[in-house]
Amino acid sequence: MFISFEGPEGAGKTTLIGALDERLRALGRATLVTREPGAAMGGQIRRLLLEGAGMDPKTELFLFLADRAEHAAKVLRPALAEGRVVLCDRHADSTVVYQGYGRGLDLDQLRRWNAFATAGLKPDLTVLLDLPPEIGLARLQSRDRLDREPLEFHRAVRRGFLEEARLEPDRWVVLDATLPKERVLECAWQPILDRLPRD
Ligand code: Z5A
Repeated sequence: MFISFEGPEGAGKTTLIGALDERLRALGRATLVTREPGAAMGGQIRRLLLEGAGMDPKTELFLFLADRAEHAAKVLRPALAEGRVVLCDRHADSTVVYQGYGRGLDLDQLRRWNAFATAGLKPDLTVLLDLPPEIGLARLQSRDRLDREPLEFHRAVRRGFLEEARLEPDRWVVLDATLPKERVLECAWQPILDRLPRD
């Protein structure tokens, strides 16, 4: 089962994934915790994207897609073939939202590029941690290149995530990420249990 976690920065994805991983392993499930960008190519593409200087939006797009293509082929597909529950911190929806709603690239073209990069792999469930960007950004200890975009960019990102969730309600679960961590965990757990394949 492939579960992706999406949301604005500082939404609590890493925190939630860690807690869900513990619960799943306590049930005896084999898991894989991974993320985009960064789990492929020794993190080199991640460093270019987040620590590098500004770049053309198309350059940024193709770096995210290159990272995803490698991740899908070398990490995600093998883990899913082993029957693992894959918990992935950001995936293709981040491209549609950040490079589309945020940077203004064409949404349908981004969907096609995503399908090409993943060879059609899609999450079974996507958990959106929704919160106002002001709250998420205030939670961060340090800011990378994308975090430093103006607030209007982050507002467009939030609207984009909510719109994508509205378009595909069977795949997305939207949670209020301003709730305390324990409450967010409880809200995420039931939809996962409901979809977990039997052993
Ligand atoms: N990006 C893109 O543009 N296109 C793409 O295709 C992809 C990504 C895949 C990756 O950043 C950047 O790349 C991201 C999107 C873009 N850019 N921006 N801006 P990243 O992977 O380095 O970071 P992130 O994904 O944005 O999130 P994060 O900073 O790692 O935050 P998080 O994982 O969602 O949150 P956290 O680390 O779990 O929690 C942050 C703090 O809040 C921490 O102190 C927690 O203890 C606290 N926290 C967590 N939950 C709560 C609750 N419920 N209440 C209060 N405090 C909480």
